[in-house]
Amino acid sequence: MLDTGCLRLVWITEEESMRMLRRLVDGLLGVSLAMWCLGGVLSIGSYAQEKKPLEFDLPKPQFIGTPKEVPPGTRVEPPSGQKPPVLMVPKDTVLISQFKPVNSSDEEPIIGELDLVTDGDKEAQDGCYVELGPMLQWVQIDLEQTAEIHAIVVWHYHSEARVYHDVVVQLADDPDFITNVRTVFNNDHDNSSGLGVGDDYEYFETNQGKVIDAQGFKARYVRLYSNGNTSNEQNHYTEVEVYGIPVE
Ligand SMILES: [Ca+2]
Ligand SMILES: [Ca+2]
Repeated sequence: MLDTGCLRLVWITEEESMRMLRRLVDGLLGVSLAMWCLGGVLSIGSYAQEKKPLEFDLPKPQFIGTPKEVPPGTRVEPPSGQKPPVLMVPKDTVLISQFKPVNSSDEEPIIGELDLVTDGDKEAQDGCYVELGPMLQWVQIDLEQTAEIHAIVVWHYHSEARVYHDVVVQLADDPDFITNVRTVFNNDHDNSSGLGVGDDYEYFETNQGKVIDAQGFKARYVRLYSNGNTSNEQNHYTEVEVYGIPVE
């Protein structure tokens, strides 16, 4: 090395230059290998997390839009003017509730039978819904095996844009809802039904149903509460769909 004061010159031998080149190539190879491994890890991760939009058939609409006026005494979500966001679920998610047994706090419904809740018919006509008595009532679906539950879609009664009160949806490991009860939706903001205060908004019934994110909780039983509606004191169910992945 020659230091000329203003210019620093470095002589290297051919052997040293080859060594430096080899180190450079080794370094690049190392980086490439690391990137390749990282890519592999990321792609394995994204496979595990691979998701799809929740898709389901809609019944025929009975009216267009929802009322501009919020019914007195309700806490309906302010209209956003947008379509509700699509819920993303794991790609293996399927409908797991169809034709599964249903029981209820009202074992003798006023109109219809409890099996209408999971029979796959979501149309609004008479004969397609079950009517339960007044006050707080529930229906409960036994999935007949534990499943990772990702979505619940409920149609109470969509012939008109009514609002059901105190809609609470819970999951549990046992039919008596004692073990491992988890609440995935609750719009009883004043706890009038005694199941706890809920932050979710009330909503107008439409043919779109109400999509509830069940967050992948594992459970066998799904219970849905309501406490009358803005048109009458009764409780109705046209269809409930539970989407998830059965656990082996
Ligand atoms: Ca039905
Ligand atoms: Ca309430």
